[in-house]
Amino acid sequence: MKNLFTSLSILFLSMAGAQSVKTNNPIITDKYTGDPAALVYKEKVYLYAGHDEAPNDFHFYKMNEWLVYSSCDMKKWESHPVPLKTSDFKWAKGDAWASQVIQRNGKFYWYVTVEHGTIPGKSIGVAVSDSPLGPFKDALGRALITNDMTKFTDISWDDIDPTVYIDSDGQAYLFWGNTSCHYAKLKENMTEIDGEIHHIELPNFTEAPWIHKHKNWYYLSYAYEFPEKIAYAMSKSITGPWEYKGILNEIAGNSNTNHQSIIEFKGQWYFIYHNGASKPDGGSFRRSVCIDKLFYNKDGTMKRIVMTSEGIQ
Ligand code: FUB
Repeated sequence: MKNLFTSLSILFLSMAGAQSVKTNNPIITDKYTGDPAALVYKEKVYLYAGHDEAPNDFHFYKMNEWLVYSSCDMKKWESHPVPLKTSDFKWAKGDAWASQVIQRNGKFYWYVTVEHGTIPGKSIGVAVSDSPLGPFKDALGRALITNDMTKFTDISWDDIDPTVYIDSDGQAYLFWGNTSCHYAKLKENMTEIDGEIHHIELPNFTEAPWIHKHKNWYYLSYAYEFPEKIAYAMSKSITGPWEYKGILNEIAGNSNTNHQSIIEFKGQWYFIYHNGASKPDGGSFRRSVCIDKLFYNKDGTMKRIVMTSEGIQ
């Protein structure tokens, strides 16, 4: 009897201990959010995401606006007024799909996926602002990329998921794609393509390319297969050749997409992604942004991400 009492006490104590660990993932809980893209600027992280507005009985994306949150420590996130909507692009007809913001010469450029109003298919637009929090306005009054500009696949949704990287020599590159991964140079003004559009061959490329650099390696991570894992390739040059390195993250709980953003902030690398784990109604079209730490091996390859409920403590 005494032994049973002792075992029960230990069980209760360990349960109490387990409950005291704070669950920081998902980090955004005021709204459903997907397709995170983070920007580090002046000691803060700005997190941009699409607003998943689908009701529980709706089995596709319903997305009309993008959201922005900011943090000084990756743990506490402040929400801000809605900075950009699909209706801000007069030539578009909806679908606030994946996007990324980048800073150049004091201006913030937001590359977004939207459904084009007159050219069939998805397209990429650019909005601009003087502040990372907006307000953002359409920089061009037309799309930067439309479906008829790329011929590597016949599908109408291959021109999605833009990611932009400015190399150390100042040359900016736009990568994007679904099924086929595309890239092109951007002119200094960040609103015009410079030269031809290229295709990159990557194993089981689905979508969501993201470029980052660590030491002297470039990394091209992307959504792999469907339901999506995240895989990556490495190169010594942003224009390739890219060498496939394997899976970085497994399928994210309760979501068929995973969509990563990788940043370094105050000396720590972070893997930002979405899953469908928000209770009670999370799922593939009601996603939530999460963050876990990312680590490198000595040879520059990345260690497999460990997705946690605890997140950043
Ligand atoms: O959010 C809509 C689409 O789902 C994105 O553009 C893809 O990356 C996937 O996450």
